[in-house]
Amino acid sequence: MPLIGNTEFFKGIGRIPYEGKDSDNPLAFKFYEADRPVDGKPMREHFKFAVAYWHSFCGTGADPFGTGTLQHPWDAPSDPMEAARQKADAAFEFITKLGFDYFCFHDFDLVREAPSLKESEGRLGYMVSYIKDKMAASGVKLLWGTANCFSHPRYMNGAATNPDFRVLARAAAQVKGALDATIALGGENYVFWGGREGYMSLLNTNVKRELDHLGRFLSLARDYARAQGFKGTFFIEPKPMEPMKHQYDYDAAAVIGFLHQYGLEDDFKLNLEVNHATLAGHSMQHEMEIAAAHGMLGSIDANRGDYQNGWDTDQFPNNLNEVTLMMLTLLEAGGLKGGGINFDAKLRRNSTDAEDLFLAHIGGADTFARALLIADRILKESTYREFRRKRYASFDTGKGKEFETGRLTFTELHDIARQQGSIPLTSGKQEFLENLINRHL
Ligand code: XUL
Ligand code: CO
Repeated sequence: MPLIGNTEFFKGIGRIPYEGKDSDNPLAFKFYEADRPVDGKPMREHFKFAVAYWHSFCGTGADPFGTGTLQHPWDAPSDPMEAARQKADAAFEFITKLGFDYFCFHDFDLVREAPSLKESEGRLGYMVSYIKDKMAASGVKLLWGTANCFSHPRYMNGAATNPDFRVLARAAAQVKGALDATIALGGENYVFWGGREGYMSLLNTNVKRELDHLGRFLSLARDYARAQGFKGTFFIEPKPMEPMKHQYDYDAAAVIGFLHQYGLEDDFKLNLEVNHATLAGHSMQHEMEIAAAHGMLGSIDANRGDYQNGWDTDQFPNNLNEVTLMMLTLLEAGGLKGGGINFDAKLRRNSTDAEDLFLAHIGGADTFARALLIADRILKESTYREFRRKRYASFDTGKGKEFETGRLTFTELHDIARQQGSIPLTSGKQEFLENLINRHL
């Protein structure tokens, strides 16, 4: 008989309570108080915290130098369906105990891929109905689904940008299955991370054709999902490199340009990830500002990189300064458009206790909650907002306003310059603002 839902995987750990900042209990939230209102809505709605199925329940701690250090009991069964059911049981036990409202998955996080497409689709279909029951019983929702079109060797030269049409068609079949699964589970969004959509070498790559193929592929996927009644938002997740030397979805600015080029800007927004931003040589706040400026700040994959090395370490967030700056942008942008905060982060290889997964998520949620409270105070109680507004005051009235609203010609700008005399230097007050942020941390 298969085990259905009657094994407790995280024994000895109950529902994680909020106990406030003076609590010594490591298994309690110190700042994340789900129902506490901040700027007019509860924390849980600001964040829509999600657990990432792949890192939390599929990750084994393996790295290029060694095999896994985490032996998940749910991976033990050799029968793929039994293993998948147990993994789902463990996942929903974990998410429920943590008190998060959402999860995110790739198709073959849910169940091992089968040798044939047909059998893989059958496995996925079964797991979708299994998980649907778990969602109904727990109230946990799906923030987004996606397809893993980068792990299998067939995708070594890309999926939608593969030079071999047969691989592109195979990727389309997989994305169709992941879209069907996302729709069946009431997913609020769907993500495309172009894992290998890029190149290893320009010597063998036709960039123009690959970009055109990607644009068409995404249009077809959108049209299919819309025809199936999907009302949610599609997200592209930028990343500059790794696994490819160069990925087309390099950063927010590159993706926004791409979406406009291929007519996708009305259906797609961005899912920004902290460690991807830093790999691109940006801060996460920069990426969020660029997305927000175009109305495309959709969702966030929360993690952090390491200042001392240059790859995607996917550590859990704990940098209060970094996240506070992110929350300033988030609040000023009026929140995320459809998405939430997905902890796309993994335990360190030597974090091997069952409770470590809880501690990591508690720390991440507390960092965001604390940062949100600080950012809210900065915006409401300090001169930060006013200072930023006043810096542009010369465009609020008179000729500046005429320029902004398109009522001045280039020749008129020349005439104004001739008449206005010398211009006094105006300080940017960067150090003042940095001190202001620090005072509130
Ligand atoms: C990879 C990454 C992915 C995407 C989903 O760096 O972030 O996990 O979030 O495919
Ligand atoms: Co991600």
